[in-house]
Amino acid sequence: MGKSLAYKILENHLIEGELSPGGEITIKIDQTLTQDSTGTMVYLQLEAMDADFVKTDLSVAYIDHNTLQTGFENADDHAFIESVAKRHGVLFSKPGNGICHQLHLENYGAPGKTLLGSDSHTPTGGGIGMIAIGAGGLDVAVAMASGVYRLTVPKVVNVELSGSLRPWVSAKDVILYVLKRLKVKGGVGKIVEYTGEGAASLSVTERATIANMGAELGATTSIFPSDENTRLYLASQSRESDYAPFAADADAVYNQILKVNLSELTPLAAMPHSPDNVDSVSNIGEIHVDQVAIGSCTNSSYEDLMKVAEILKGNRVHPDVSLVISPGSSRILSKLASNGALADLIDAGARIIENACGPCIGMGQSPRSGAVSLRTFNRNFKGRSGTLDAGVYLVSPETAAISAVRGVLTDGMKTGRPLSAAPPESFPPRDSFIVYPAGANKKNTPVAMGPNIKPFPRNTRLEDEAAGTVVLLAGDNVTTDDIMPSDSRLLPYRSNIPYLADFCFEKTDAEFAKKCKAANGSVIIAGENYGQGSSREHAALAPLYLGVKFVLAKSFARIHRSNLINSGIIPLLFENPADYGDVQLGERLVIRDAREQILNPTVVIHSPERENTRRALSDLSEYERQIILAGGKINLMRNNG
Ligand code: MIC
Ligand code: SF4
Repeated sequence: MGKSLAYKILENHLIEGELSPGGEITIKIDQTLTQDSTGTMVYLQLEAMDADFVKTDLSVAYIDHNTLQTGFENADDHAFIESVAKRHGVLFSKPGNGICHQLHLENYGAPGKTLLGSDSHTPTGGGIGMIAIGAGGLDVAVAMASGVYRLTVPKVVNVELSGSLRPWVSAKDVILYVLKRLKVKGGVGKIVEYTGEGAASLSVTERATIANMGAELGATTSIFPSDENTRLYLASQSRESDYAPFAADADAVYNQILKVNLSELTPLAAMPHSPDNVDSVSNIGEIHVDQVAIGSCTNSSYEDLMKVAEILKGNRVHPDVSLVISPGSSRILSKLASNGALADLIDAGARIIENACGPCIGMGQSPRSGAVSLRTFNRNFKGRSGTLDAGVYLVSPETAAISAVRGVLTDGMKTGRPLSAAPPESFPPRDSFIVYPAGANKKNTPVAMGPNIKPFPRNTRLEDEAAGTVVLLAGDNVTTDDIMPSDSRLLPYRSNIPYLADFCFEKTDAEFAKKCKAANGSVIIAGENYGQGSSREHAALAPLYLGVKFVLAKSFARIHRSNLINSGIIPLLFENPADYGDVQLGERLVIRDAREQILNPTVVIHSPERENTRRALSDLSEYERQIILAGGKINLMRNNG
């Protein structure tokens, strides 16, 4: 029986367990990446583990999210990360170098390798034929300290691509189409593997765009074969020696198949406020546009920006539109500067901002009240832009650029304008933004600890009774942006959970933190896909700090579920879906004999006031049960010496 590419790479890295869907395996991790907004927790945890030099082949600490430095907090975080990186043999990428996923693809990603990153868009690396997985910070810290990662074996969905993209239709439209078909929880527990002549026709950066937004499907990761286009990309980055061909067997067996003919796709847009709320640009119509933002780890490649430059050249940005462009990396910006494309962008009226996440995570460039903002990013959750009543549409760079010129959402195909592909480029090796840990070690490098960096909260072992008051009744697809909002106001406090906790669920219920503090233990009730989106552990650590004992939901998103478990908060599933609508706000829920019950697949939850009981599924692996009993992963590791 033929194997998928995903399973081949997992098999090459298998340390323990059986490679069959639903089972638990331990794999070797070749590379890790962290970014700064999750990285401060990662490095606090690495220090707490008393780890020495990393056990991976390569670990990189990028600074790309919190780069505004409006106060000392960001700069202190950067200094902290740099110092701990040195102590553990981790490469440090300085602010200004670019966005972690773009940089990793350019400089370090390699076919057939495994990568674990403390950011949900780590699967961008799937564009180069590697198994690249996003995880919570603690799991990444453990991978750095031990060189391994434990995961539930995903199923594999095959997206078979035929045909080729027409001008004005781009990789972004491919993934928007897949999102329209599979929806935001369609990839949970799955790896999305792209094959076919259509996949072969795409460049590595196009593949990376598609793999990047596989995170929006909730997928564990996405992967493309490594082929001639991969070799060409690596050669263009002066790294041809990292090339190796990888593909699925011709008779590979998949758990699900989706066929997409690239030749039939048209420009698409994800409408407010979800990446799967997709329609064609021509159906949505020529709505007035206030802001256009081009960049993010999804669409800030050299190819993307060259297409934008071609569209803008000799044109001007519409008077009603603010166009901002954040290139993906310093190398890309430097190339645009030397080949004249940067001048084309600026002359047309584009605002060039730093090579960083920037507006994608609400670090500046919030649109005006009630604005329509077209963004080439990957998430358009309500309020993520920093403007609660703005409507964010996710589009391709081509659609964004032509719409910026015309002032209305525009289907470029209908303009009849020709559009050529970006000419191939080669990028000489350059590492002026990288600080190497060479010569450093734990003993001779002190930790630079600023006053805003507080210890992370730790749980205590599970008690015999786990009880809490229901403080929130949440719906489906709650995002970690809902749970622990992030923007220019809050990002500087990513290393200070006590401060951040007061803003937990701020946009859903401004009283949430107060209610938790008043209750003697709290419980959250939620619908499907609870905790989708960002990998931020803060969405588990802030509830932990506020005394949340368990979350009872219809289903969970993968990374957040792991983060809850790692924090010792029990993720439980309704056994009877009708109970979801029955639980009331303020109701006290009690799990008696919790230490005993957690060992079983179902748990009985008492409601003393209503004198009834409900059953929940605990759905935990043996290892996860041990973590919950210990009160979190760090405690378990400590107990086990
Ligand atoms: C995101 O795109 O939501 C982020 C910000 O990159 C997060 C990480 C974070 O919250 O720090 C992610 O994708 O994991
Ligand atoms: Fe940064 Fe946005 Fe990518 Fe997250 S999605 S890593 S915030 S650019």
